[in-house]
Amino acid sequence: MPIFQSRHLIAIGLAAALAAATPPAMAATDSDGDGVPDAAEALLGTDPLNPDTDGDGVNDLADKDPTRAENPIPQIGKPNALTFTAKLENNFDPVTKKDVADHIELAIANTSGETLTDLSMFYSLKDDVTGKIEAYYKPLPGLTIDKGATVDVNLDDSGLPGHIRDNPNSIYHTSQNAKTFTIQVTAKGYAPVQIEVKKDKGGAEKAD
Ligand SMILES: [Ca+2]
Ligand SMILES: [Ca+2]
Ligand SMILES: [Ca+2]
Repeated sequence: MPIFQSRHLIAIGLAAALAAATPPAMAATDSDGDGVPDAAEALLGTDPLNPDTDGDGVNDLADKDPTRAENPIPQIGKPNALTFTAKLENNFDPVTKKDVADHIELAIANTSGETLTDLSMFYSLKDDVTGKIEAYYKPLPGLTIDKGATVDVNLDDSGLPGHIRDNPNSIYHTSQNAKTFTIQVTAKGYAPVQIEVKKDKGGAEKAD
């Protein structure tokens, strides 16, 4: 082999090795600073804009199961604080009177006889086909429900008041299979209230 050609091939080999060692800019982006690049968050099923996707206090990089939190809500307390219902699909915006993308939406009614504060929710969802389970703890900071009042809590990424960020890489959004949700809501000093809700198969972001 002529010397020139040999050097050229070595140069090509070096360039290829350098390219492999230098990831593209996007792969290195870590928007939430949890040590997991955005591209890897999508593969892991975690939230690229939340360093602790499941809310269990362990960040996504260190968390052995970053989309499956243990339930931290004490299962004791005074009864009869609240009732609630959950809607998971075919959501509707009462202000614009238009359909909006499917998301988790709760209507929480205060039946306690006093103002409720320090509310939080814990929910798990199970893919009815694959059996995969995710579970999330979501404090509801700033939420106060007056005696006898009902408030809506929406889990989405709109950033509006009363809206809590949801994991865009959750199986709620990425799997078309039917799912079963178990949802608990509690207020400070009260026992949690739990419901189970089914979501029909179909895309979370399409009419179904
Ligand atoms: Ca990250
Ligand atoms: Ca993250
Ligand atoms: Ca976590």
